Amino acid sequence: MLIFDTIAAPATPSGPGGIGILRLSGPRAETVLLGLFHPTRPRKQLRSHQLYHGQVVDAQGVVIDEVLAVVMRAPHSYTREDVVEIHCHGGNVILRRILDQLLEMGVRLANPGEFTQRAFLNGRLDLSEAEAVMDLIQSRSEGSRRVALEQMQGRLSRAIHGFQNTVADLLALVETYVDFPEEDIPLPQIETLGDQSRDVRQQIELLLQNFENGRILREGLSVLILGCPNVGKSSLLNALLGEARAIVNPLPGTTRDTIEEHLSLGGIPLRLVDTAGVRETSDLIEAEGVRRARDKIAGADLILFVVDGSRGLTPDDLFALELCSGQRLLLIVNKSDLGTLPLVEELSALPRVEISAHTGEGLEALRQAIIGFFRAEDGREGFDTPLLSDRRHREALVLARQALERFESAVAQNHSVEFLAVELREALQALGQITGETTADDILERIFSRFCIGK
Ligand SMILES: Nc1nc2c(ncn2[C@@H]2O[C@H](COP(=O)(O)OP(=O)(O)OP(=O)(O)O)[C@@H](O)[C@H]2O)c(=O)[nH]1
Ligand SMILES: [Mg+2]
Repeated sequence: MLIFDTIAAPATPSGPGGIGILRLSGPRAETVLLGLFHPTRPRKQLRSHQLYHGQVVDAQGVVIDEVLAVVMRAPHSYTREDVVEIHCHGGNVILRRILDQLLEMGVRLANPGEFTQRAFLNGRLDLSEAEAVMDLIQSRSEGSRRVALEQMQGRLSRAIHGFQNTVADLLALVETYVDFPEEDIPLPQIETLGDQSRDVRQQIELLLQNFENGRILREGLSVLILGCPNVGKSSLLNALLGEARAIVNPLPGTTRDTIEEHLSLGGIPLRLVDTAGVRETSDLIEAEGVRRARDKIAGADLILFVVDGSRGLTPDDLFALELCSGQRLLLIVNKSDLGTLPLVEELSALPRVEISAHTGEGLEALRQAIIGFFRAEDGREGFDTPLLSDRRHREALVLARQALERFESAVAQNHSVEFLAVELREALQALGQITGETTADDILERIFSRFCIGK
């Protein structure tokens, strides 16, 4: 086990609350606790994993707060080091005072994610599991919570470890022949090498196929509300959110900037973006809004293309539609309460929902259509594969797949065993980036710095 210094940080958010928790980890954690914590019933030793009532006092012995404290001795703790938690009252001043006291006793303030980083370095979590901790904390919907929890509990890691084991076995076999070049690999065995690699590669393929859904659950489905001015885009945003978030006005050109809000639909996280109505304009601010709207088009998973059904199509609508070519569109025919004119041919091929942002008519059908859009891609039901959700993991798997492909064709072409070994090592290197064995230090730094303090 690695030896570190002792760190401390608040584990609860700042601001008033029922309880505030300070957490310590490291070899001096317990000694430091005993230096400022006076249990209500004095005792020589604290038992591990037991909560004790008492008082925290400052250097002069003056009571700072009444608290509960617990020691979790290594290795049965989050970091696998000695961990201490002090549960005080959740006020900023109290937490600050106790933390200052800890720092005075030679404890260092933890960096963001440092507790989890230690759990990783001490082998309690692998990298993908550690990353999932933060995803879990940040999850905004039932779906993202589920994916993060699965990953934190090692579902993805187990799959990757399985791949690593097979590839490592292949490599060991191939290396035998690198070491003893006079022995040719018997032909049947060569063929099974390729088969085993193909088997792993197909499982990797399955993971990659499900990436889009995993990504959407993790990052949210990016839904852009687009159309020309005054068709009711902001009204639609407000109706979906159930609150008057964006300004709605009969004057065209009301929305100037993009407005982004989060929403959970049937467990699927949505990033909903209202935009300025797209049209040619001489107003500089409005033109900037239009530019921002257009910039968002390429990155959207789904565009809700809004038209005013009561007015019929205008050249402006068609101009806006043109900008969305190649994107996934759902046509929203709004203002159904005012009646709907028949639509022109250009639009008849698009999936469509008629709504009234005013009366709420059709909104439920719209919600279902958005959920359906996600589900249509969700081929996961009945699959045993874990869900891949992180771009970094996907990149690593793509590299592993490519290396295995090269390995298989090298096997087929009877390349030298040295050559085969190189490809297998590359595959292992790529897989190890997911679990953290081969991840570069700067990437590790970056991953943990995204964490919050105290986790
Ligand atoms: N009758 C009726 N009026 C609507 C409906 N939806 C929006 N409106 C009206 O249409 C006008 C424009 O609505 P907004 O939501 O501001 O339209 P927008 O597309 O965001 O407009 P810009 O921001 O200017 O591009 C307002 O007067 C709304 O009250 C609807 O379903 N029915
Ligand atoms: Mg608007």
